[in-house]
Amino acid sequence: MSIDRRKFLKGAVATSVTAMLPINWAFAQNRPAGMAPLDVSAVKWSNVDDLPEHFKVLNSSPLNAFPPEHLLAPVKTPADVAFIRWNGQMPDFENIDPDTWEFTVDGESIETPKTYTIAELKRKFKTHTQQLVLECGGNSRENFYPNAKGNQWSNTAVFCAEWTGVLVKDVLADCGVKSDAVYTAHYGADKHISGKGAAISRGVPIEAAMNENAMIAWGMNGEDIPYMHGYPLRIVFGGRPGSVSQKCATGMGVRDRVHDGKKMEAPAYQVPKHPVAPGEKVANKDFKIIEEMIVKSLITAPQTGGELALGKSLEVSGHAWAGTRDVAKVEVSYDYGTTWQTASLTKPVNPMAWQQWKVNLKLPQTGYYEIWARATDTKGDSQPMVQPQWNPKGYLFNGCHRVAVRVV
Ligand SMILES: Nc1nc2c(c(=O)[nH]1)N[C@H]1C(S)=C(S)[C@@H](COP(=O)(O)O)O[C@H]1N2
Ligand SMILES: [Mo]
Repeated sequence: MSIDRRKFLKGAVATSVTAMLPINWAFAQNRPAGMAPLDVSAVKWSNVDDLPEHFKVLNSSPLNAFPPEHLLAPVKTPADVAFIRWNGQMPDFENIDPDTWEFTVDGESIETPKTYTIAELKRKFKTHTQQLVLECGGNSRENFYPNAKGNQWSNTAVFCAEWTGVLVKDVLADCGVKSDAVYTAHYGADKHISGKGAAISRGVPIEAAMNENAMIAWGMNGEDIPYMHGYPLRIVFGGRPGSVSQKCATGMGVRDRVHDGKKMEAPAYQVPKHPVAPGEKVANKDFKIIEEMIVKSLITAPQTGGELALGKSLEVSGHAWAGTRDVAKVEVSYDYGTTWQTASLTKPVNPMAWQQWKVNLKLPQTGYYEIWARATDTKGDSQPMVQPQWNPKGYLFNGCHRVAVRVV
């Protein structure tokens, strides 16, 4: 879509957005043409034209968009910053009624299939609130060489919001899980881009569903889950590829085999079983499912292009996370990895939340610098400096994040 058309549409939707604001936006009709409202609630963005300019839109159908790195600085990612990823058509958000929305638990390995309304989930089970990192399996794909096909995500197809809901394990226990259970199956309301069949239906090994960090959530950052992030109910798994965190979730199955839903089949969300050379072709039978994300860090300050005066110290800060593990250490280098300085690092507020780090650097002379960050997890795995194992679909890129600054 041309810029002009986007701007025009933005002006046009702003009117309907006004109607959705919780408060009256006085004199909205008098604002200069094309001016986007600043106080719009991200909860009701329903298409690409509602997104603020800070998003880079990779596709509008399906909609895929990501923010600049520095906007991910807050510990809890605000809803108007979190990346947006749809595999197919978006649900008909306006016609979703949270009072009649149902979530069904079924599958070969469930003893008693049951259907719950959101009100029933709230009433029957204990409510939990926790921060969980949600990272697309293809985050940072643009960094692979040779380039891997797929959405060219920069480093921001990741966010850590605070989710409120019930635990998957409590709901599954209410229905009874048979001893032959192998895998979960996640179902949502959105359709494939063709309009036929599901857009995506993935799952996790049953053990992964039985821990404290697997949720069925109705709240994000203390509000309703925004349309773009899965209103009115979302399955959320910390530490695993974002694709298992089903938005607009209508149910969960417990299967007696590895789930065979849409995008479970190779090569979607899978990597080669054995190391391959960059660019090598891999047969579908030689892929395995990505179950967990891996150690990674993001520099949210300074931004690339920043300048500082010689003699001033430079505070470098960001987040680090490690799939289902904790991060044990973050180091920063300004000399291409020749020397590293250890950053201070917070503990996660709960498992599978990201951790914050910072360090003050004295850059020794004027000129151009690259700042690199490298996290190490509690099992000793750390980030490669060049690139991780290349794979045909470009998943799991966790090479060191780099930003560039100049000392003048
Ligand atoms: N219903 C539904 N859920 C979905 C998807 C989707 O297309 N439809 N995409 C998945 C993928 S691949 C990712 S990375 C995350 C993205 O979540 P976000 O849009 O809230 O960032 O949602 C997952 N859940
Ligand atoms: Mo994803």
